[in-house]
Amino acid sequence: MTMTLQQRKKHENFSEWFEQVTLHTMVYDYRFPVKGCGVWPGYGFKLRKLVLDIMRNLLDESGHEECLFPTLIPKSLLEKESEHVRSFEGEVFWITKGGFTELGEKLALRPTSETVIMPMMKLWIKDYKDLPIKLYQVVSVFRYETKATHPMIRVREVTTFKEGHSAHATYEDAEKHVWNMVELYKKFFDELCIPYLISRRPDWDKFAGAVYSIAFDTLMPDGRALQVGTVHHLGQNFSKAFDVKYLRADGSHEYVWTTSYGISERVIAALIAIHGDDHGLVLPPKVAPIQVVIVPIPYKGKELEVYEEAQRAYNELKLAGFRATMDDRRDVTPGSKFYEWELKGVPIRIEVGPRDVERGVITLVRRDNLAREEVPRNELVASIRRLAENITIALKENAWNYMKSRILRAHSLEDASSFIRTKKGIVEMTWCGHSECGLALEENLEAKILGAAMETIKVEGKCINCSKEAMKILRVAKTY
Ligand code: 5CA
Ligand code: ZN
Repeated sequence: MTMTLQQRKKHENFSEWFEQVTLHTMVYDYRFPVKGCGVWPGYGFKLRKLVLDIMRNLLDESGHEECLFPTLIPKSLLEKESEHVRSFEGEVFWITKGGFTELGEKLALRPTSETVIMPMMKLWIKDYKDLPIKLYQVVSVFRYETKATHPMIRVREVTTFKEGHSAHATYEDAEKHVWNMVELYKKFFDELCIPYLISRRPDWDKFAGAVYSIAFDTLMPDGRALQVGTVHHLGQNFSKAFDVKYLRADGSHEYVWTTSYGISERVIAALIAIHGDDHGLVLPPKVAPIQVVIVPIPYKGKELEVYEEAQRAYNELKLAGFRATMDDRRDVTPGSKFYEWELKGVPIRIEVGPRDVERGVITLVRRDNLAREEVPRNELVASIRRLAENITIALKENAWNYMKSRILRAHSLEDASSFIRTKKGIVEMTWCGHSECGLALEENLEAKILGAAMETIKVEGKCINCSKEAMKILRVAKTY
């Protein structure tokens, strides 16, 4: 496939930029003829795997077990929890036939898996010694999304759905777990250098069947907020609906308390959108499928020295555990190679020329700011390690600064309204905490409430809508 990419400016036309860059780098191909279904070609699949590896490590370390549950949900199970089914009803894909046979009971393609996991928990949980249970799976879920679909961001087959589920003996244990998972997600997003806001979703917009929902939102380059993760306290809503009880030490029976928490390929969309630039992808070293590319720059008569030195550098990096690639194609110019690897977001490029070989140095070029530096040849591995660390720090700092620069603390509805209308970003304002005021604000500002800030932010002043004493910092933005 040719790597030519028409110049697309990330900040001028973000959707166009995103589709073009992901397509031309073979990260994601959204041309499959079913709406809301995308393809992960090899390079994208590797990136996706490296991102998921971080998540899997975090979950495994925190006592979770990875599991795999069926995709098909009988209608009767999906309908057991009334709130849940009411909210998902309009988004379910149904299977009504198997071959020529009309099914006795319709089967849903899972839109998420509470109603699949609860019947199994009922079989697995006997007494308090079986608790807590912490498990997760990474699967496809299917949602007949009626809002505008977008590659990776709002798809109908969500292919990278990591859903965690837990069951506990008490409300407090479940709550503690919710906060542990919030902390775990913070670590996950920090590793990806993705900035986030943590908000408690308003009651009218929490996950269907939850007692409350905590959401992670980030800001996309077009000024819209993107929910990249959620953690829900489900109380006993599902355990009562599915009759999942445990025997307590005192001989009495009690329904278990459950939680669930999920992320999807939206995280990868955010990673690409936030760090990328007009030259293409910019990937944090931790998840870059290729961390270092070596480009020999041979001159007539000096070819052998250059290729040999490049090969030695490659071997050293491989031995040190880096994902390195040697680009010694003879029929492609160094300039074209630079362009291609920049597009692909490779964090570090090594150039080896005859003068470098003579002088015992090696040239490093970092992708994030395209700065070059010369390092002593015998300090190659240490230099790459240091540079990778510096790139990570810079990506994280820049991303956080950018997001912060596009959060407005509004003191009047007019300010809030104009900021949102001109797609500048997220507005924070003081709020009394009442639903009526929240709903009025959503309507007034023609935007969505992300929720109340969970970070410790001092609340002072009056509700921006009703002028009563403010209790919370409310966040509002245009969203995906
Ligand atoms: N069962 C719970 C926890 S796993 C659940 O389904 N929560 S959710 O509905 O909030 O989904 C979890 C996350 O998946 C969301 O925060 C969002 O980041 C992502 N997500 C949801 N729908 C889509 C979609 N259509 N396309 C891409 N990502 C999605
Ligand atoms: Zn109010």
